[in-house]
Amino acid sequence: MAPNITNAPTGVLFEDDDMPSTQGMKAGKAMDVHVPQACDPNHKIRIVWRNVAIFVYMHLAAVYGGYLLLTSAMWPTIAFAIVMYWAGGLGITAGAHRLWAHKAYKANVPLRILLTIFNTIAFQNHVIEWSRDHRVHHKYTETDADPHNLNRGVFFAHMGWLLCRKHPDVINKGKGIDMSDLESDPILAFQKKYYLILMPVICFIIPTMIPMYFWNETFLNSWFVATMFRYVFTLNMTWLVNSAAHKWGNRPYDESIAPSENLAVSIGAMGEGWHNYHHVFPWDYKAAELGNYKGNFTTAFIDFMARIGWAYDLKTVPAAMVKTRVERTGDGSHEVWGWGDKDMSKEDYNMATIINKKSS
Ligand code: ST9
Ligand code: ZN
Ligand code: ZN
Repeated sequence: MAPNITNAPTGVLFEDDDMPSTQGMKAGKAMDVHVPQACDPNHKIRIVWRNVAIFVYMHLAAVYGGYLLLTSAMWPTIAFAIVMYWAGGLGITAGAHRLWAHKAYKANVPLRILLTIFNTIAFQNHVIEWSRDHRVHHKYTETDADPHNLNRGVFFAHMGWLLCRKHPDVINKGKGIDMSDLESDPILAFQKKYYLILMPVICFIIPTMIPMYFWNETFLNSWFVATMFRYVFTLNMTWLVNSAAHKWGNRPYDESIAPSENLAVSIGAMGEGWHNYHHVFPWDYKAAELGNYKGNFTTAFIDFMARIGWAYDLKTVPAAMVKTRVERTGDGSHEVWGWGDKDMSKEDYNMATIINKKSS
């Protein structure tokens, strides 16, 4: 079982949830290398056929949208679809994920309003529902209480979990998660209350109308490219974090858990594929160890917001704390810290040139 899993009722994922005195930093070497856990053999899958029909339509529409994108869409429509993917993506990564689910930083009212609008563009359920499922995912990763439990298969973790009723453990354990911080936020309460009006308007209607109104794009190109292709693409980039980045990649920070470091996912998911690190330190606003922006567009956005004073109280992990964890529980794939690192190969030791040697 992963070290961050407990059976006790849970609180909010506050930044100190992962401090040395609590989970994940217990003395001694980590548990076993990640092995899939058995799932509840008595659980009967109840497929929600309405969702299956909607998802099949959406994906066919997105494939057609991809074809139109390459063959007939106007350049401003393509540029607009990309901007909407960035905006919706940030509404998930900088908003629902790092700000609200993990409280990795704080944001002033204008930024919270902006991120709520961005979040609604992405239609991945309202922030309170998204964050509740995500907190349950972190607390009970790869168990039946994990909404997208990888041990039920890569397809289930990717999108299958949205096509059937939830395992009772998800709902029961989820009830123990404290959501009072988000429920008491008036902006999020507003989004939740009016979601069934806001979501269709902001995710589907306005993005379809803008290209038609401002640069005379056809309805077909607007609907299938700017709306369906963009929406389904953003969904799949998000879902890859639950499937691919829980399955493929190195585990330099903790080899006993499934989440992995996955560069390809990081690029598509705006910096959210550094998932082994993220599950070990979920309260780091960078959701990654390294500070560069190459595979982490979201960190660049939050840093910019911090520079103009809209984001503040950014939490991050000191290098020494990362180092200790890597040495204790990592799989050895972390880059070496320097001369003498336990992961430095014998070959490197022997082949290195040492100049100006002190004569003994
Ligand atoms: C979508 C979400 O796509 C994607 C999330 C991905 C997360 C990724 C995280 C990775 C890290 C971040 C990376 C970001 C990268 C972004 C990159 C961007 C470029 N605890 O739900 P119901 C209660 S959404 C406590 O109906 P069923 C619930 O309150 C896509 N309670 O369960 C309710 O109670 P009450 C669009 C819980 O019937 C009752 O249980 N949306 C919990 O099993 C029933 O709830 C859709 O497609 C919990 N965890 O149905 C909608 N959960 O009645 C799809 C539930 O009292 N969803 N409860 O109110 C559905 O249709 C249904 O939820 C269902 C399950 C069929 C899946
Ligand atoms: Zn995860
Ligand atoms: Zn997370």
